[in-house]
Parts: sequence; structure tokens; C-alpha cells
Amino acid sequence: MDSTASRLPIEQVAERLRAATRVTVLTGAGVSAASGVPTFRSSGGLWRNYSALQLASPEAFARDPHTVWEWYAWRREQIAACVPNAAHTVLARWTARRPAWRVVTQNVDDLHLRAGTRDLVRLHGSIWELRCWTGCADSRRAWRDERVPFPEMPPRCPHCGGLARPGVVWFGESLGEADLDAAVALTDCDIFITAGTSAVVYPAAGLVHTARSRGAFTVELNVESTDATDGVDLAIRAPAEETLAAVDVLLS
Ligand code: BV8
Repeated sequence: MDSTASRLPIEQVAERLRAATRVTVLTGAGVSAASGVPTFRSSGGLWRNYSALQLASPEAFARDPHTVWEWYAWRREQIAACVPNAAHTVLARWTARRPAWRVVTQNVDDLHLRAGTRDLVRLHGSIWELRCWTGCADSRRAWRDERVPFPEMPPRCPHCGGLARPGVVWFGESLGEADLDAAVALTDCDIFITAGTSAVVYPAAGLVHTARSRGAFTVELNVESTDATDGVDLAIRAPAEETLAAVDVLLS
């Protein structure tokens, strides 16, 4: 029997990581689940019977900014009570130890940043940042506001007094060009790990396939099978925080 096949999946991952120079990890809401952050598509992911798709769009915000802000304010309140879990702390340690090991996240909770992840690529922005909805000249960039709750709802732009919007990328909006370019560049790697994502949101969901087409060994860490499962080299059906912690022990 091939010795690789007889090894535990986490041993296979650890062995490949030891030999790897460039490692890229794409994370989704599942890596924050153990911290208590509601995911989008598991049962706890809904809010007042809305789906993310109905609220996370410029059209929804234009139609009803107050309800959209209530959803974000509720999520900010949830996330403010959460702390990074082992998935965040292991990945942060890896990026500190090996600069060519990078994290690309779809998450907007900033738990990777709070864990100390170096050079994080954030594809969908941050729930802790705001931008001017009217796009006034003085607020070309997002600003950070971590107040929970907001003193005024909906929050206003400090520059023009107009409506502020969450500093996230909504459905139907393009990702930041520099962020997407960085993520695509990081698909040129030895190992690409996709962790805690249902792999339905593009262009993020396409990254693992691009990495494999460029020769990366691809690994999926998820508690369920996803649209990406059949396309990866190794799928480990377990909580990402447990798998990453176990692999980290083998690397130590
Ligand atoms: C764009 C910010 C160009 C907001 C989010 C093809 C190409 C390009 C675009 C498209 C395309 N097809 C369709 C589109 C349009 C759209 C899209 O992908 N739609 C989907 C629904 C089909 N994409 C876009 O609009 C993107 N823009 O491409 O621009 C363009 C412009 C105009 C028109 C067309 C194209 C922008 C997408 C960004 C949307 N913004 N977030 C906010 O957060 O409020 S996406 C949102 O979903 C979050 O960022 C989240 O991260 C992301 C993905 O969800 P997941 O992270 O995967 O979370 P989910 O709950 O789904 O899954 C969690 C998984 O974890 C589950 O599998 C679960 O089993 C697992 N899990 C749970 N616990 C654990 C675990 N796994 C491991 N361990 C555990 N403990």
C-alpha cells in the first residue's frame, strides 16, 4: 500500500507543509463559527428570516438603509462579543513564522487581524469600517468605527453628514482590484487550503480551482461537503479549528 494513503489526512497535510515554501489559506465564515460568529448559510445564519443575499447589496441599502443597518448593527454586536479561536491563532502564528504562508479571507469580522495575522488579504472588507454612501470628495477611503451600538442610527459620514454605509463588498459590487489581484497572485503556491467556506460566492470560490490548475496541492477543511469538495486533492471533514490545531502540533 502507498505509504501516503495509509497516513492520517492531517499527517499528509503536515508532511506537505513541511516541504512547502508558499502556502495560501482561504477562509470563510466557518472558521469564525467556533468563536460564535453566525455563518451565512447554516441554520443560525439567518436574521429575521432575511437571507444575506436580500440584505447585502447596494439595491437593498438604497431601498431600505435602516433595515440593512439594523442587520449590520446586530452582527457587529454579535462579533464584538467574540474572540479569535484556534483556527485564527494557528494561522496568525504561521504567517508570523513564514512570510510566504499567507491568509486570504472572505470574512468581514476582522478576527484574523485581532489574532495578529500578518499581511492579511481581505476580499470583502470589514464590518468595522464604514464608507460614505454618497461618495463625498473628502471620504474617498473607508474609516474605522468600532462603537457598539452606534450613537446614531443609521450612522452618518463625518465629512459631509450624509448616509454612511458598511465598508464591505456587497453582492453585485466588484472586489477591490488590489485585493483580488493579491488573492489571484497567491494561487501560485505549493499548497492551497480552503477552510470554512461553502464555496458558493465568486470570485473567491474560484481561487482553489485556479490554484490547483497552477499546480498547488489543494486541501478543503469543512464540516460538510461543498461545491469545491470534488475538485480538491484532499478534503478533511472536521472543524477547521481542530484540524489546524492538530496539524500545527505535528509541525512543532
Ligand atoms: C463580483 C460581505 C463582479 C458582505 C460578502 C461569477 C463570477 C463573479 C461574480 C459572480 C459569479 N457568479 C455570481 C456572481 C455574483 C456574486 C456571487 O458570487 N453570488 C453567489 C451567491 C452566487 N458575487 C459577487 O457579487 C461578488 N462581486 O464578483 O463583482 C461582478 C459585479 C457585478 C455583477 C457580477 C459580478 C461580490 C461577492 C461578495 C459578497 N459579500 N460579504 C457581508 O458580509 O455582509 S459574501 C459573504 O459570503 C461573506 O463574505 C462570506 O464569507 C461569503 C461566503 O460565505 P462563506 O464564508 O462560505 O460562509 P457560509 O456560511 O456560506 O459557509 C460556511 C461554511 O463553513 C459552510 O460550508 C459550513 O459547513 C462550514 N463550517 C461551519 N463551521 C465550520 C465549518 N467549516 C470548518 N470548520 C467549522 N468549525
